[in-house]
Amino acid sequence: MRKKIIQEILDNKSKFISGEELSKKLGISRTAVWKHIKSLREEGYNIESVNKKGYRLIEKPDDLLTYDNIYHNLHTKILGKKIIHFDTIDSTNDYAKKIGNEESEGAVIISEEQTKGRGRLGRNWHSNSYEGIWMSIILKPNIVPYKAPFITLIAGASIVEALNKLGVNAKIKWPNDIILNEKKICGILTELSAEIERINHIVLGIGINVKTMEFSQEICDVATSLYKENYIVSRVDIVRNILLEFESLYLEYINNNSKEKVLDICRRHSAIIGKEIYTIRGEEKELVRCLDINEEGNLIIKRNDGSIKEIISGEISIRGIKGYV
Ligand code: BT5
Repeated sequence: MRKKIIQEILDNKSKFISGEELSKKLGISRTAVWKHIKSLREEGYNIESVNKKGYRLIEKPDDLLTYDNIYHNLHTKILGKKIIHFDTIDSTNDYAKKIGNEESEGAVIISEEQTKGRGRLGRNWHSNSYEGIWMSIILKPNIVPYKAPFITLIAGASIVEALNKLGVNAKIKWPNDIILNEKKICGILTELSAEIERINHIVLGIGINVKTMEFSQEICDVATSLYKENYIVSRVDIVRNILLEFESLYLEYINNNSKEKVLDICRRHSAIIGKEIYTIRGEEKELVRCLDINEEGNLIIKRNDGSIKEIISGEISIRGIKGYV
């Protein structure tokens, strides 16, 4: 009932809706409507009530990443139909992996804070309270496991598309970083639970720095946030846009094996194609020129001796010649 009331009030945008209308529409008494409004106010919804006019929503407790805030206007078919929200958790990816087999596809786990956020290869991911989007999506594609790494590229493409549509000119540093003004605002961690021929589930972890103004010494040279770069964007809008963009590209991939749109976005918004970069594998560091991303989603580079090489995601790290890109 609570959700229906929020929906009605949100649908009405800046117009008033009377207590009587609400009680008729929802089939509850006016006193019950009033009680729900009271508890919504206690949660931070700023709802105005004017005699003879009714109720009007002035402000919702933006920007908590709760289901109530996100599901409204979320035009997806499978993604985000269930959102599990935490104030704090060790890692949303770890939680998603625990529940991955039981949950349905598209369930999203979001936390306002992570105490043990993870990057690739056991690296640490800084996830301060309320400053970013720390979320994991459970996926159950009916594809063979070797096709799973492409999902990282689909995620990168959808994040960049979502941010671009919100006016943020972000770029992709193949395979799993999103870059803004030469620094990292987002990292993607795709984890697979599979048998030889079959995927049990995939956990797609996405971390985006939104409001952080100061980063710890460890990462201040490489990290930035949307707010720090003067993009004041709502976290709720970002999540909604990403889920929508991701779903459409993901379904095209798993249903039709279509990669074209993703590759096109990854190439057009690449932070590294056409540039000299360092590839780093353990202690080995090599200066190469980045040429393209091929049809498989692998990186094509040219070495100093003129030979061309294909790099598969996960093999290496990449750094720019001057800084992070
Ligand atoms: C990544 O790893 O970039 C993947 C990050 C995925 C985080 C999400 S948040 C939700 C979900 N739950 C999790 O536990 N994880 C996922 P990698 O490419 O290995 O980059 C890690 C490196 O990025 C670190 O070694 C730092 O140098 C840097 N780093 C750490 N925290 C950062 C931050 N908040 N912003 C920018 N860079 C950061």
